[in-house]
Amino acid sequence: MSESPALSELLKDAPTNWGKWGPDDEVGALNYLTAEEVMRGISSVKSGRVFTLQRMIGDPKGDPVWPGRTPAVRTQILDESDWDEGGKGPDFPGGLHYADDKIEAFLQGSTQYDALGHLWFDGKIWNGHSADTTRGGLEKASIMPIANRGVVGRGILLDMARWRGKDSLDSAETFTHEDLMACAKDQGTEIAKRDIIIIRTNYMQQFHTKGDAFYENFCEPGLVYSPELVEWFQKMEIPNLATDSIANEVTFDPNTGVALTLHCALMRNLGIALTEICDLEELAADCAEDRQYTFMYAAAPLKVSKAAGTPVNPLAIK
Ligand code: UVW
Repeated sequence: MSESPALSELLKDAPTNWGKWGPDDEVGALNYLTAEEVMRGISSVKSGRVFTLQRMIGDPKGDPVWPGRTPAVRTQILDESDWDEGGKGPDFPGGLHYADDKIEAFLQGSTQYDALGHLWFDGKIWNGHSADTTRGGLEKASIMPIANRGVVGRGILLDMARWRGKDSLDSAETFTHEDLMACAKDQGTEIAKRDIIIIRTNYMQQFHTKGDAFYENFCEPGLVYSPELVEWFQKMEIPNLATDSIANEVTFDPNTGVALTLHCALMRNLGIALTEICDLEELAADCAEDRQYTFMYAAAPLKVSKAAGTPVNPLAIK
């Protein structure tokens, strides 16, 4: 493959939503989730069954993370042993004992929301703010405005793995917005304007089966950039894209070699919120059974000052 183009060249004619919601906006396409959209999400609830979409932090089988990050480490600080002879447990009146623990974790090392200022090219983050605003912590477009706002709307599951007749998509396998529409149709539904799109690849199954080899020639499957795909996301006013992969798109674009093009085209440029590393297995099995692929989606990423992203346990309510 010849040398990869710069993102500024590749996306020079790509649409942006910069300025659309004012110069100070920090939540981007989540603005599409008006009260009306919240009600549309609520009206898609049929039985009241709740699915939690977070992967467990500290899974004994391991936590998949973007290369260069490390899984969370949970440390026990206090337990009953601290009240054994010579232990360090505090001596409270009444004899109270308690367990305490802490984690050291990448804020994006599990199911998580990206802040809109999480990544950039050409020295500019979402809404045209200078990348200098990220020094020492995000002054603009951190996770805080998204965490303060919360995310509620109608979600639609697109089970790409089942649609392709596979347990899990393969490394570097791609699909397009046309595939998403075809998958929706075969599931007996249709992607509506302002839907929160949730895509299942079940690629993390390979994290468990391949062991260390999972990170060799790392290239996740996922959506692949094209100008038409970006136009479609823009025209459909998609507020939020969630997947069960680590980075929501094919890692290296097979046509250009560029890494994470859609993070730039969809998140940095259009302000679409990204939710990553979801666990969609129970939800997908249920949807395959009852054929109800739309539901209320609700998520509240953790509030961490200046953070580039934070953990979340999204809910799908059918
Ligand atoms: C990177 O940070 C590079 O990716 P992600 O958005 O998947 O965390």
